[in-house]
Amino acid sequence: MISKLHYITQETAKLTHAQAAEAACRAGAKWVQLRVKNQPYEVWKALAIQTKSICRHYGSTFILNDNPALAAEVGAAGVHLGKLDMSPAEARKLLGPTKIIGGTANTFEDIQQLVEQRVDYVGLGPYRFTTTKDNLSPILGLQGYAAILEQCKAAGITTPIIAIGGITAEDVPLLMPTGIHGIAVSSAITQAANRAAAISEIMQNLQPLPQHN
Ligand code: TZP
Ligand code: MG
Repeated sequence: MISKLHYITQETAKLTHAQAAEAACRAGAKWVQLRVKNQPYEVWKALAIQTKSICRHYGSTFILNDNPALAAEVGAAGVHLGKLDMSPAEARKLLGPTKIIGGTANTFEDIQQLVEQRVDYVGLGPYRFTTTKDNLSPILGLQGYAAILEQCKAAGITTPIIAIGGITAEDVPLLMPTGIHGIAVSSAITQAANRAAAISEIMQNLQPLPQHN
């Protein structure tokens, strides 16, 4: 089961990636993607081992960004692959049938390619500008999501689509009706004054509205 809220780690002046993961798990995050960039392999591996143990403690799913071999080595639940990483099909051979494999998409065509390779979920973005990621692809905005999710529906694509990029709790009620499965968030949780309150507001907004007859 793919979570509706993916927490993406970020390093801050006060927190390492692993400490950010800890803080998010303590605040209620049940899915953590360790997103380490530009670090020596040994540092990355050490952070992966720490984050895995934190996630195990809190009963959270631990996903590693970018590196299927390291994901296998540390026993992550899965891997998130960008367009320049190993292909999902190759990663599947390495990781076997039970691990979670997610992939990044910026367009409907990207989604089609990922779905053909049987990813477990797609991260679609960016929703809006964010400083968390360098070399950001063109902003999709609400209209972009609506159009792409409409294409997915017409093509019979049922793979969970996770929106990403500068998303806050207030965006969720607008994004959910486009047909996304959930959202991936870094800053709105890491930098929240009250992370537990931020997560609880997001989670509430992710729930479908009650149906009135
Ligand atoms: N990919 C597209 S936007 C983004 C990634 C990893 C950053 C998400 O972080 P934030 O802080 O929620 O914008
Ligand atoms: Mg990547």
